[in-house]
Amino acid sequence: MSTPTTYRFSFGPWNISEGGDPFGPTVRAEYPHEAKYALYKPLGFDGVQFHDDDVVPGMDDLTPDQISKKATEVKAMLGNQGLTPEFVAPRLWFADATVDGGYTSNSAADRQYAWDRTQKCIDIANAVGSKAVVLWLAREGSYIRESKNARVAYDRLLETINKMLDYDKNIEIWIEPKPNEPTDQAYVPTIGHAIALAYASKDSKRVKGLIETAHALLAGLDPSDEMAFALAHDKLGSVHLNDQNGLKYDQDKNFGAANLRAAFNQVRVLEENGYGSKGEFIGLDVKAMRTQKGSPITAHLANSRTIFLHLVDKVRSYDRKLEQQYIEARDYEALELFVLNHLMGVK
Ligand code: XUL
Ligand code: MN
Repeated sequence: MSTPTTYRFSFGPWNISEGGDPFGPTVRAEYPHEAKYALYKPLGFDGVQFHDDDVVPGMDDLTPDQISKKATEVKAMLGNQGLTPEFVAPRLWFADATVDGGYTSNSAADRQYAWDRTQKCIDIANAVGSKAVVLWLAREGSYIRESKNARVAYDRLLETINKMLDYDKNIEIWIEPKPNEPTDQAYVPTIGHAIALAYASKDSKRVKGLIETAHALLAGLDPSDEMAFALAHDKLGSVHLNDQNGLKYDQDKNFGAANLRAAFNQVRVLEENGYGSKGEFIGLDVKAMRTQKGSPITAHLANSRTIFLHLVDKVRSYDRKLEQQYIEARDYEALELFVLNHLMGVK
């Protein structure tokens, strides 16, 4: 038997938030962004996920030299804490220039902004020591179907990916699919779309996916099957484990909080395929409840990590022989009861 994987965990500084939502203001004191790095190791996390302006705040108004200086400072801060920058993602949904999307905007000037920002993001990834850039294609999509030509949009996305691969010969691109929110219909809604773009690109080995549990559920899909598809193509760059209570807004609940069995199956597919053995992180993208008091709030991160580790135990102690017997007998009723009993600790 091969040695079981020892998992490394990551989260992004945005996961320690002040609790503001579209219906109400912040409810917790702001915790200084850079003080967050000291929280990682004690919580059992080794990796930091970044947006480009998490590394370099206000980057749109800075010169290339200023950007590089700031990113180098952050690299040193991470080094001091023994942390790895997992990825950097261009935040292409905040600026005035991205109201209609970035790479697929109907405005040529806005598309140019998106490309300039993407180059800066890759520069920041290099300066901070990250090997990957994540594309969550937030506003690439439409609010009304007739406002954009989807065929042209997909051409523009592929063109951008190819330009990124040319701009940097080493960086990996991990596409994080999501079917909606903030747009009504997003382009690249599933991992299948992301992987098709990867294969169509000029260096398909460097284009992969990042699967978020909640995003797969919002697309009406089983997250563990989405992960299996990416793993079968050796294209699971990372994961954003969390949970989602049905087809609602993107909830980013704690891992396993809405559907423990689905969480078990995600851990199972990762374990069975040796995910993590090449240094891949167990990334979390979880939001603290707005009712939670204090600053900084970290229980949601610690709890999601603990649930993941308990589920690793559940996967490792799952009786595969018995499972096989039920499969061979095609007694799926017995198999289901066996799985549920195993999760509930019923002997
Ligand atoms: C949005 C989302 C993002 C990405 C990174 O739903 O998940 O936080 O993970 O840009
Ligand atoms: Mn995410």
